[in-house]
Amino acid sequence: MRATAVAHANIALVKYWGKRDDALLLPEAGSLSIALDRLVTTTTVDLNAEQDSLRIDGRPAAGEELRRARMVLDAAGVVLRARIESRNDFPTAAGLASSASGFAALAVAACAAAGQQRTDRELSALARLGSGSAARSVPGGWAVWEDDGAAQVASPDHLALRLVVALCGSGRKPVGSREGMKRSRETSPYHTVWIDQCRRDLPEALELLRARDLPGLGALAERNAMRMHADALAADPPLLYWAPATVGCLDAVRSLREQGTGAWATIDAGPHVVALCAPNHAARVEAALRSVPGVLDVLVCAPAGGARLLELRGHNT
Ligand code: 2P0
Repeated sequence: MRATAVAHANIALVKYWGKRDDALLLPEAGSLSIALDRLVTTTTVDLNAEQDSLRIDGRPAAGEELRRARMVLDAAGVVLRARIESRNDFPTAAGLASSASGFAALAVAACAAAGQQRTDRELSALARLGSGSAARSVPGGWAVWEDDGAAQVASPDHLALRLVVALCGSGRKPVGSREGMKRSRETSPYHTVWIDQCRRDLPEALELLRARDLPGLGALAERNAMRMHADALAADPPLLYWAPATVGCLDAVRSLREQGTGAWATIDAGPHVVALCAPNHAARVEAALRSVPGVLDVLVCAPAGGARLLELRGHNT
């Protein structure tokens, strides 16, 4: 059987930065994210293959990426060899995180191709084995991940929101998230304080989300991101993910606020800045970020739903 699934990338407002189990990819603290409508991965799994293979955007991927994909298939009990084709439908291919959407789409497509009926929670736990943040892209919307799998805690339309993504660099980051979070946990003197902070931030963020308090939630997300980067900067050797344009965007977001436009910034383990704002402020925030020197492109996203199956068919149908 062959199946195709799609999933959206997500951005965390309370970040996952530290594992309590490196092999099982279990987080030290819970995280909260929202899925992004314009960052989509489409993955086809064909179980009529001689050997496992993986292509991402047409490029053959072996090594680590294929090994992780096989781990997800093995955990799902899919013993047949798989031909996997994955396409990132990102308007610019400038190093936006695709592992979350990629492994979420893979888990959904692989289980469907194998004829399995699984709950979202099970699919989320399977996606997690490829990449921790992928657990949150399976349920989509506002998703919380604390244990094996993530769950949606509010629908995409719960809060009127735009996520303005400023691309502040291209190419692969020098130290990936997996290595970066391990190094932070092992060497940063701030790490336990950071994790304690996340344990306080998550319930507070959920309360602000329930109350649809965008200024409160935005401010919490910005503080949480700064503290994650403080933890990373305090690692040995230090982890500096920012580019000059990253700092420019942080300045631009702050000055928007000073002029009365509600916008708050968050940054993952890379140079890009994601600004949260109300839909009626999105054009203003987009223009401000576009004018920052070094910003390559800006993408305005809305909240999106979870991973879903697009097509399922047998070989002779
Ligand atoms: C997050 N990030 O919560 C955090 C914030 C990056 C910074 O989840 O080792 O690629 O595969 O579980 O999921 C990126 O980490 O790492 C990430 P692994 P993953 O979105």
